[in-house]
Amino acid sequence: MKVRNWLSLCAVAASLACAGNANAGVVIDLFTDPITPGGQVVSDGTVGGGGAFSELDGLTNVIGGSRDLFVETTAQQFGFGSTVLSAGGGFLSYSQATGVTGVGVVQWDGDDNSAALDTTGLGGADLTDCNGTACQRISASVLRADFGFGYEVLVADMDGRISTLTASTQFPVNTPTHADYYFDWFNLSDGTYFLGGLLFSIERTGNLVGDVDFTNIGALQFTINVPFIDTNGDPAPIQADIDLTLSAVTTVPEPGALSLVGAALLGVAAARRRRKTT
Ligand SMILES: [Ca+2]
Ligand SMILES: [Ca+2]
Ligand SMILES: [Ca+2]
Repeated sequence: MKVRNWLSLCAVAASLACAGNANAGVVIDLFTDPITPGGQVVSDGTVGGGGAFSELDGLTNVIGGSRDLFVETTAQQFGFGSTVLSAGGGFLSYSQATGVTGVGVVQWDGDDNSAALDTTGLGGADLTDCNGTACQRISASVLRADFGFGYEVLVADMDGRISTLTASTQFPVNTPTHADYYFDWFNLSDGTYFLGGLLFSIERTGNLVGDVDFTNIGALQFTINVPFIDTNGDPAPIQADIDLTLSAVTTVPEPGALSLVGAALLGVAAARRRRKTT
């Protein structure tokens, strides 16, 4: 209970952090293509036999103009039910039916027409260009998320450097909030960290020499429902019955002064709470 209360404060901090961001950054995906909610959808209702894949090309508010969706159902407690991932109308939605466990993957890797990741498919996108201000993080607008399931954010640059951040939804999100992933985090040594209110781990693969070049990105991938480290530091498996809705993924500059004040105030509140409960 302690941990959950404290993490709900982090959720408030995250939403305040987004309040100061007037500068538009680089659009990764606004999920406004296609116009219809759920206009691009993949669904897998069988365990085994592979998953379901869809790629749409020629999209406007999507980095590289292409979006890949993939889902696979990995277990069904009651012998039926599907894993569904859809995009369109301004939303990305992922859901597993009751008792169903699965995995969902969104790839921004250009027109490769494959569920495999083409790590050079974007051809060198610059994620740092925020109209003259340097963008420093990826920001996802989260409309809704369940407790405790793991996800991965993978970035690959054109020189073969790959970094994967693994985190989990540690609190239910019932009102729109933002999740931020600083570019710097992807260049930390392999390990587990607690920064910016987020518990996450980093794993570097591919070319290990030098930092991931966010001015020269080859592919981005978001994987929903992976094993993760929970708030007690214990390994947790993939989860059943989960739901997630995002409304936009962009890059943004540093938080404004207002949001820093908000974060500092919340830091004090969190410290007070910690003292009270010890
Ligand atoms: Ca299947
Ligand atoms: Ca693709
Ligand atoms: Ca692909």
